[in-house]
Amino acid sequence: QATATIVKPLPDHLFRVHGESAEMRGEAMSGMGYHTPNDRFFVRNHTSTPLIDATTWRLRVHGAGVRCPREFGYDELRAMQSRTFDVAIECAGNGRRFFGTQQHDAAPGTQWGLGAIGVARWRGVMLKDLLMEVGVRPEAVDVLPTGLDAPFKDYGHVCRPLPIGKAMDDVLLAYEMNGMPLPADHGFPVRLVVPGWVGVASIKWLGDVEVSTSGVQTPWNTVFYADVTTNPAKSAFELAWNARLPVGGLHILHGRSWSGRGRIVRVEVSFDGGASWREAEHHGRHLVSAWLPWHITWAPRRTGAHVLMARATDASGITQPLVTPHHPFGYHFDAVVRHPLEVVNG
Ligand code: MTE
Ligand code: MO
Repeated sequence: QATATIVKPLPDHLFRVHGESAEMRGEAMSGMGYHTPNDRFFVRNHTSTPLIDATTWRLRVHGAGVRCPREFGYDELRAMQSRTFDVAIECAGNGRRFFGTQQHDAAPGTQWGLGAIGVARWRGVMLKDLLMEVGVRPEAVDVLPTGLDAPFKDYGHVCRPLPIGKAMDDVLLAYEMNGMPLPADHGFPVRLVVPGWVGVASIKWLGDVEVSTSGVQTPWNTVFYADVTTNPAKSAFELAWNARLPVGGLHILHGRSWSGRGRIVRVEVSFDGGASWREAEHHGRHLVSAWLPWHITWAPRRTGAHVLMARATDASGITQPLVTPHHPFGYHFDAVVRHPLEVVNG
């Protein structure tokens, strides 16, 4: 089986590369529409992208929690009833860089800015429909999906148990991303899409689904990502880091906010370091498990360095704080990000 670190091109104006992974730049969000195009979507690989032949690929569904274990081929899955959802995938470590650059308590791991998030239109088969096909026993507790990519260090293949309740709820086995077959880097031929949950739950290059009748422990839920399920709220401006804007004019600044805990209900922006906040206007779609695009007008009156701040409140009632409690693995950063900007003479 041939492998490449990441197959798709990673042009410097769209991506910031971090070892085997790559994030979308803030300015790449600008003007892209509601969905993240496949060629801008961030890639998080623990090892590298495997190139899988769909004609010989099989998905094995088995385990003590299943009545009739069996394998499914690619064409069989594509012949089953399909569903389509607009859903975000976000890495649990998105924003990790700001623990160090804003809070002076740097966390180890991929130093993501805010670009380890994307929203796509995913089409595929509901995991619950697949599990109904094989017959789930009432004693089923956990569902363990495993990827076909190379093992990560001594920790084995990437896999992460889902409780049966989530597996039988809104999880999709996706084979299309924005109307195209899944790109190799995003899990061809089939990946999971787990709405609202940390990205690692959305296993790519799915090869095996085991339904167990007792709780499953793997490094992917005990060592890494141990205490994380849903992602908290974040907000980003659709602007380059250190963007330059001319003084004098009236600018319309765009941004997006999102949360794995539910819909965004309010977005506020501060131009004075958090002393005062103005509410941003929402536009476009307003979906749960995706993001909310917004804009606000601003007329900068002086040249020089400025800091933009945006904070969202989600359906849980929680507003993004100014500081995130330190996390040893750098997960769950949700503090307001201080976005530097230079106002210049037009
Ligand atoms: N699935 C497999 N098989 N291998 C991986 O390395 N990375 C996970 C998840 N699924 C991963 C995986 C992590 S940590 C994230 S954040 C998402 O995939 C990223 O999905 P993307 O690369 O399509 O953006
Ligand atoms: Mo991730």
